Amino acid sequence: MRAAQALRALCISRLPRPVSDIFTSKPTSYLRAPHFQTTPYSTSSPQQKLAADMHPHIKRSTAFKSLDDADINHFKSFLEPSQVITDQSEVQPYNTDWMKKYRGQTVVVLRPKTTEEVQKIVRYCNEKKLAVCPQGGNTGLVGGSVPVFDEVVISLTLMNQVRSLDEVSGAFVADAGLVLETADNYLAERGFIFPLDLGAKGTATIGGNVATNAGGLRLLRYGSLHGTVLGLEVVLPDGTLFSNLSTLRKDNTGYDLKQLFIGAEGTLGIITGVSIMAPRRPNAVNVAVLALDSFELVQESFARAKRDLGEILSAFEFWDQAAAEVVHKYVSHVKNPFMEGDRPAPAFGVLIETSGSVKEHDDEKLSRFLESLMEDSIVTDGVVADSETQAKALWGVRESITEGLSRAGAAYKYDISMPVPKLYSAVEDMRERLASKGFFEQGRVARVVGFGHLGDGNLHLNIGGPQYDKEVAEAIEPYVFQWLKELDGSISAEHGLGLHKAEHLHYSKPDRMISIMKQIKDLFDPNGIMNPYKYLPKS
Ligand code: FAD
Ligand code: 2HG
Ligand code: ZN
Repeated sequence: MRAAQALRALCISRLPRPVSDIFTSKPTSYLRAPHFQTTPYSTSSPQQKLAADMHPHIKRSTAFKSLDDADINHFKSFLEPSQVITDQSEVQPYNTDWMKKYRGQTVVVLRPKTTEEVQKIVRYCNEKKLAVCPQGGNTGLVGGSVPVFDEVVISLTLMNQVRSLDEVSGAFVADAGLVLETADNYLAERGFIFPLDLGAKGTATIGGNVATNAGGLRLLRYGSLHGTVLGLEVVLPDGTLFSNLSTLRKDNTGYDLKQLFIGAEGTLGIITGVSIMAPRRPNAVNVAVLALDSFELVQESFARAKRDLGEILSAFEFWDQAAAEVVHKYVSHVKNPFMEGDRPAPAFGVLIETSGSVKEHDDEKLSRFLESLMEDSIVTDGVVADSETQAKALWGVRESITEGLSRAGAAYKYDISMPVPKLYSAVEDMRERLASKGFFEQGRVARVVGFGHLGDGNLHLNIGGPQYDKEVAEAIEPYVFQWLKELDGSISAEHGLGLHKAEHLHYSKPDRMISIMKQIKDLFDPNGIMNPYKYLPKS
């Protein structure tokens, strides 16, 4: 029996009224949101400033050689012509990040197809002191995936093969340039699931995911990549191979070096292969979206979800009214069930997903849970997906927020971790601050938006305006980082540091830890060629 039919049947027999009647909004009008696909390589406008100009304190290191014809000829001696891109119109997309906020100046993009080719490229670059910028799907949100100056871009997207799947243990091994969604589809056909999911899955690569230690939508259930990655194959900055594509679940033999590359954002080496634990795909998945009046009620519903749904709770996402409005206005194919006609978005929306193996059991638990939320006036409205198509459409309401924000103009993005009770005060505080400076009245700030992975204590604070504006940026930073430091939060929950946050690392890490990080960087990459100017502060 399918999810919603079962749920309905249970509700009719066990509850005073069916779930679909408990709620006023109906899950009937969804269109299947076309699968969210980020534009792989956006084209920058001629007016777009160079990242180097936006960060004038960063100077191109004179230790690095400038690329010349001899270097290009060398690359062409072992790569096919199509793997060495020098035509500037073709190079440009690799210079521009997804947000169109950072623009680099590389003149060459190399597209290796094998680990050996990556080794040859990196060994040569290290000998010649040519700086490099590893790139996966280029969906990163902190300016780490594009060069700052003329670093050679090494794109992994042609390394995209599945290497193996152990259908007993679930150990999955693949090339780093495999697109996340392709990996998940491959696993789905065999009854497994990739333990990470995110809105950019149609373009982001699994190597990029590991390099950023991406968190995403399934972390609540499957945990962080630091737990699920079993082994890595990495080309080190001198061109040698760190060959550790282990499929073992347990291995206590020495320092767990692979952990250093998870979240290193391409500063310690180029990940060419990933071994990861793929769990069995749950066969009973339910998705509900709820409307709530306050952040306190959002927290109450989360506490109850953990208590009442227990082991079947697999995602708990939230967004505020401003986030819902931006999707409604700018992502027309996504339908918010609470905004039909002229209805305003509720103050908060929550998406709850359950995943389990016994459908009737999950349906009953969810029905009881939703009914108790309604009876105790915790939620004002809600919908439960009736089918897989509707479940995907409900997920679209949450996953499209980033797309909506980028269509609306410029967005200053902050990706913060805080204890859940204080999480939303970051949004309220920022709204007040920017209002007091008159930015809303002047039309320089259009919205302050809060959404994210509530189950992980991770808020995405976005400030949206018509274009990037230096004065607005200065009103936000370093204020927001200082604010987080005082409350013991993190300035980067899941997106990483990149160019954006390298110089702000001290707000989240003490000096001694930063100096150890620099020692590790020097140990692996004494010439500093790997993704320079990013991740670690200069000073
Ligand atoms: P890129 O953007 O190409 O690179 C990111 C960083 O990793 C760069 O520093 C790059 O140098 C390095 N890198 C890439 N590949 C390699 C490699 N093979 N070896 C070494 N270094 C490498 N992030 C989340 O954590 N959670 C989310 O929910 C989430 N949702 C998103 C939704 C949208 C719509 C968008 C646009 C982005 C989202 N992101 C999210 C951010 C982004 O998708 C992730 O950071 C993703 O993991 C980046 O993968 P990528 O292949 O695009 O890497
Ligand atoms: C998400 O959770 C992503 O949707 C993107 O991490 C967050 O756009 C953002 O700020
Ligand atoms: Zn996120």
